[in-house]
Amino acid sequence: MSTTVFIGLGSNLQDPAAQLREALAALAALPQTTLTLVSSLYSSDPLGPADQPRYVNAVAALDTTLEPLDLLDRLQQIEQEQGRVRKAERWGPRTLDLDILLVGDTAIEHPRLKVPHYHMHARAFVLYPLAEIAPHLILPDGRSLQELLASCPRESLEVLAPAPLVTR
Ligand code: PH2
Ligand code: MG
Ligand code: MG
Repeated sequence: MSTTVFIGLGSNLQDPAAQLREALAALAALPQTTLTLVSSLYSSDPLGPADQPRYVNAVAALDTTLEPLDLLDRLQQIEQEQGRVRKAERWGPRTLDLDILLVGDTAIEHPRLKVPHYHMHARAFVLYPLAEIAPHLILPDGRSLQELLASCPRESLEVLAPAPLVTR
């Protein structure tokens, strides 16, 4: 049985929109996985340290039979392949960030993986792209995405480009 997984993509270094397109192609090429939906690309001011470029963000939906920790390993491998350098600075700049936001309607509490992704409930750069591809979503705790959006101002979030075409 496959599970629908939502992935948050983000980049603010080395042509962020191109980083996201490359990452989407890598997601589409994962084994046991179909990339089903991709939001528009959005740009927003950085959350965290202000002395870094604006981010480009998107959300994608996958249908997969990969186990969540196996998927996490593969996402981290894609981040590495696209030049991600892990630094001590929290919320610092990065070429590519791939976050597992939701895995079906389950919650996961594991030392390596917490689902729903922490803070996603209040981040415009996650909620608005997510709503574009899954407007009727209900989170594992019973809250609706629409309810979360109602208390999450868009602030600096802008649509940058339409949903990229991903060829498999
Ligand atoms: N990711 C961060 C830190 N700050 N700001 C925006 N706008 N978008 C992000 O994806 C983002 C951020 C660390 O994951
Ligand atoms: Mg992140
Ligand atoms: Mg991350």
